[in-house]
Amino acid sequence: MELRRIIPIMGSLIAFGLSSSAQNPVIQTCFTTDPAPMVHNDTLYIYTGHDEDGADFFWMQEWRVYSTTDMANWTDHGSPLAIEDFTWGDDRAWAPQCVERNGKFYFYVPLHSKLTGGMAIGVAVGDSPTGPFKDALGKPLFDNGSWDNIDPTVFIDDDGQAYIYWGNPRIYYAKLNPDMISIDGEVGEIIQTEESFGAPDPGKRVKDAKYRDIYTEGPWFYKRGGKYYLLYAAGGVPEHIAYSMSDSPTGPWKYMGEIMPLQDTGSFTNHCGVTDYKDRSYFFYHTGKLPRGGGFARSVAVEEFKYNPDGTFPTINATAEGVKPVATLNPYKRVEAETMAFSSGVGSEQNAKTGVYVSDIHNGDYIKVANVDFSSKKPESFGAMAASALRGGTIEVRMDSIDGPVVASLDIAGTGGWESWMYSESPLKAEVTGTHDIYFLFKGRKGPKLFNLDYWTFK
Ligand code: FUB
Repeated sequence: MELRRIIPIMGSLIAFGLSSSAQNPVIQTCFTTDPAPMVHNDTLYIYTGHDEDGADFFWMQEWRVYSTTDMANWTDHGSPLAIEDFTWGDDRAWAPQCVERNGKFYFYVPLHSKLTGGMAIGVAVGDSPTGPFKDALGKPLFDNGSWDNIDPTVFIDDDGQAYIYWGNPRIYYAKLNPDMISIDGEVGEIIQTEESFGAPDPGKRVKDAKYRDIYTEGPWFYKRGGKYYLLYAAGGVPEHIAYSMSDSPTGPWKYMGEIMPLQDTGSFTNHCGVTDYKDRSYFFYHTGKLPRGGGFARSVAVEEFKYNPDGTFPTINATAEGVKPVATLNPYKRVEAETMAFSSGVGSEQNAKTGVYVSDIHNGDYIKVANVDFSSKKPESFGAMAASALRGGTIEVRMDSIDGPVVASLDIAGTGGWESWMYSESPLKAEVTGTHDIYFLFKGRKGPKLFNLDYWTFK
């Protein structure tokens, strides 16, 4: 059985200045990087890289997917694509982007090529935003042996023409054919100038010269209001986020300034993705702000912003608070345990049968689920699907804070295995109506793992 295990990384959150009222970083169960948002059918997905725990370089093995419908609770869809899914790749699962066309989902990634020894661009395809994805070509989409080939970004214009941009420190672009898995014509290079990107082309820069900016990597290409935007990590390292705009998809570009200036993000790289969702605009980026986070242990964060009336960007700063919920969560359906606004201590695992579930639950760990709408119905019971090879433990359901009133206490028994699932239910101790943040506080024997949690519901 396929098993990909994510080691929990949270120690004392408070010691790192994180609290359960903060929304950033948005994922706490593992390190996540290089966010690429995509909206499909009322759901916002983010495609991310994954920094390994304890890494001393970008030794990244897989890409991950998360989704939200309320901007507060994020569902972990695990890793539907990894280096081993590309026979020709062997290292560096770096910054991805997924786009939809005609019901197919095209997942563009950079990775190290065994064929040429450089970085190459690959494309995988799937029938759903969460995969499974398969290498669409069995070979790279673009591979010329250069280390420049990283960070692909793809946009399909109103006339149906798709474009791909990528590159560090040079910017390359090409048209994609309607099949999305082949390049139409030649790959071009954007020759950088001070007017277009803040500095001359890498080969033409004068040592120690002070430029307005320097394109570095991580382009994010899209169109809004008839204008084309190229956002990118800039300034060498440490990186900030800057952007250029154009009236055409292939330039000429005009340097527009910084969006997220250099600041204490705890990470010397930054990498952005932008999308509108439910009539709001969101700027995704990464920081090193989880416990044990840093330059090789990054985490995705998000800020809401409003475009200026002329379509330019305001300055966006990194916050711990993040964004406000834009919808509520229905507790009367099956809610995946890996849907959460915040967690402490827990991790996630996935297998072919159960999908993703919450693991590494120890005494004192907890999960927060935000903006849960109980309406005027008064639920009578709380139930959960759990598995434990040991003696299980207890889920205390608390309202509004980790110290809030306990409205249910569900005992989880030993089930004979970490994937031997059993549903149990417990009556509610108090009347619950209205909208609340709820906390699942896990209790049991100090030391060992208590149980795994697949889903929960109120009835
Ligand atoms: O995550 C690995 C690399 O770091 C990305 O490809 C770059 O954009 C930078 O974020």
